[in-house]
Amino acid sequence: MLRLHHAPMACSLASRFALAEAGLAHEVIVVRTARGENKAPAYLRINPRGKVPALETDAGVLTESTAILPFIADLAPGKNLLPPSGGFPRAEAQAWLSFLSSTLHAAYTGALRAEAFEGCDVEAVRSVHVARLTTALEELDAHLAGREFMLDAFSVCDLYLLVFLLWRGAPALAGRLAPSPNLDQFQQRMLARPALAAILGEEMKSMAEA
Ligand SMILES: N[C@@H](CCC(=O)N[C@@H](CS)C(=O)NCC(=O)O)C(=O)O
Repeated sequence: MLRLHHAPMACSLASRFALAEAGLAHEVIVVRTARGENKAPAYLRINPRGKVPALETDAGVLTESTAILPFIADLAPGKNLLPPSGGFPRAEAQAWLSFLSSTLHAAYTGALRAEAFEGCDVEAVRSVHVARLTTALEELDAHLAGREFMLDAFSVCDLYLLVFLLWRGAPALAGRLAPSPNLDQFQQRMLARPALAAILGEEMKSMAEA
C-alpha cells in the first residue's frame, strides 16, 4: 500500500494529484505543518527532514517531489504520465520538474516565508523572491502559449505546475504578480479534470477546518 504524507495545499498536493490520476490505491495521511506535526518525533522517523511529501512504499520511504512524481508515473505505465525512461523526452520532463522545484518552488518559499530567513530584512527578502517568481512565471507563461500541456501530452509536470499556480492566490502576493493569461487558462483546463477538482475541493475544506 502507498501512503502519502501530505499537508493541505502544500507542494505534496502534486503527489496527491498524481496518485489519483495514476489510479493507484493509496492512503493520504494529513500532516498539519501549521501545527508543527512535521517536526514531531513520529513524523521525523518517516522523514528526518520534517518536510512533506513523503511516500511510504513497500520498498521504503521516498521523499522529494522530483523523485516521487516520476516514481508514481512509472507505477502506472498505462496512464502515460511521463515519457518512458531512457530517452530525450523523459530527460526534458525531468528538466521541467527540476526547474519547478529548484527555481519556482524556491522563489515561492522566499516570497511567502520571508520571515524564515533569519537575520535578514523581511521585505527585502520578499522583494527579491517576488522578482524571481515573476521571471519564472513569465517563462512558464511563454512556454504555454499555444500549448495544452507542459510536454506534448498530459503528465505529472502539469500536476506539479498546477500546485504552484494555485499558490499565486496567497494573500502575501496580492497585487504583486504580473498577469499570466496562458497560465490562467492552463489552470482552468487542469481544474476541469474531475479528479483534480474533487481533490482541490477537499483541500479547501481541510484548510477551512485547520
Ligand atoms: N524539495 C522538497 C521540498 C519539500 C518542502 O519544502 N515541503 C514543504 C511544504 S511545500 C514543507 O514540508 N514545509 C514544512 C516546513 O518546512 O516546516 C520537495 O519538493 O519535496
